Amino acid sequence: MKTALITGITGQDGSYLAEFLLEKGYEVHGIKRRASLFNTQRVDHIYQDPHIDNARLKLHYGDLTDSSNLTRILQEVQPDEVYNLGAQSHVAVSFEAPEYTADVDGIGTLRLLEAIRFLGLEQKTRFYQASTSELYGLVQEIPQRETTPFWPRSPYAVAKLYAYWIAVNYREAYGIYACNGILFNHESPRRGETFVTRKITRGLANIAQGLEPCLYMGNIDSLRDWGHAKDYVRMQWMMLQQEAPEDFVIATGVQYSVRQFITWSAAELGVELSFTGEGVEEIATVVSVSGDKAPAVKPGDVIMRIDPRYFRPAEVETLLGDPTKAKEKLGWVPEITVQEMCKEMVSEDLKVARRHAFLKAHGHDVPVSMEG
Ligand code: NDP
Ligand code: GDR
Repeated sequence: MKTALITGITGQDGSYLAEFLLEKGYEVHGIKRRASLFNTQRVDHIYQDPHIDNARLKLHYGDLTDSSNLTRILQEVQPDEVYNLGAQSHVAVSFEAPEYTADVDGIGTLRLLEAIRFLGLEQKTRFYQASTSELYGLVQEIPQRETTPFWPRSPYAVAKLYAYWIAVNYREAYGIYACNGILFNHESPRRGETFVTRKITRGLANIAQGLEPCLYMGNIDSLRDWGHAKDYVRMQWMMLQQEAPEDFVIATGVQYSVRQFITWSAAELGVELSFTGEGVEEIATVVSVSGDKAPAVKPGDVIMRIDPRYFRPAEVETLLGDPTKAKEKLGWVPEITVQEMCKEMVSEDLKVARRHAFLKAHGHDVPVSMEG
């Protein structure tokens, strides 16, 4: 039985990857952070009671800022594969907390690689680094591929640039099997609520059910190449099964605007929108409503406005990946389209919004927040 260690197991990708590896028969270890509230919601459904024999999912307290903790966990687990998915992963937040982001996302990667070396696991342990399309930032070539020069545009991307190169360096210097997956945006119903797709699907579902009046957005002209997290974690595993370590771009090869994603999400709720005005004055007004998913919305309602608070000090305006290498070398093709993903996300968020609307109608408080 192979053993894997996942940092960031409580996040979107970590949860899908853990499911995937358990299905493949792995023993899966994950690092979770100590928090004052439970933070394992995304993996609770695969939780296995550690008191039973042969439990194959084990969680360890830890943090990417703590070398001794990482070294101890690696020594205990002796993993065949390490997936470094843990990160302060929000680009806008990285402008607010640049030093912490550098520590976790950049130096955290070094800490793990050094622990592998310190423990003499160079020949045993394969290492996956969660690199990102944000490395391309101010894009130098369209579409972006493995050879496209990087130009990071945020403290997050700069930290990830360090992580990318330190993984390459430890591969070259010490022969560690280390791979960078340069993943373009990928989403799912488990996406954090403050990333743009989830903010939209959750926000519009809440508006449809009368829980919130309006969605406040940043730069809706931004173009992204969105895929589904389930497709992307499969590829993370595939990368570590090759004979020799290599870096791969993982993307769909198609891009859409944030505005388009809003339009699709509204349409899933039976709401047709019209966008008028320019820049910070742009609004989305309801043109028509059909079906029973949006009882709280009527034609003429303004349900999206721009709030400059969500603009970033430096923006990545456009990202479009070229996944040819992954297709040709690994036979990977994404199976879920962005439209199918949007439908799934709206459907899941609508279930929650309906439950909350029911509770509210019966006098209970419900948590709604669209910050992001
Ligand atoms: P999430 O934000 O959903 O998950 C991040 C995970 O990292 C969470 O488990 C979080 O723990 C954990 N974490 C945060 N800080 C620390 C820390 N100091 N020490 C240990 N763990 C920590 O991200 P995703 O699942 O979406 O992304 C996974 C990885 O892939 C990240 O590295 C991200 O930067 C990268 N990436 C993501 C892309 C995407 O589109 N999703 C695209 C390209 C790269 P907690 O739950 O406690 O907050
Ligand atoms: P991104 O994802 O920055 O690409 O990083 P995010 O969903 O946050 O933003 C995508 C684009 O949408 C624009 N935008 C808004 N974004 C947010 N969060 N909230 C808003 O209200 C809003 N309005 C417009 C953004 O400006 C941006 O252009 C994600 C993360 O998962 C990273 O960890 C990962 O590395 C990259 O994807 C690839």
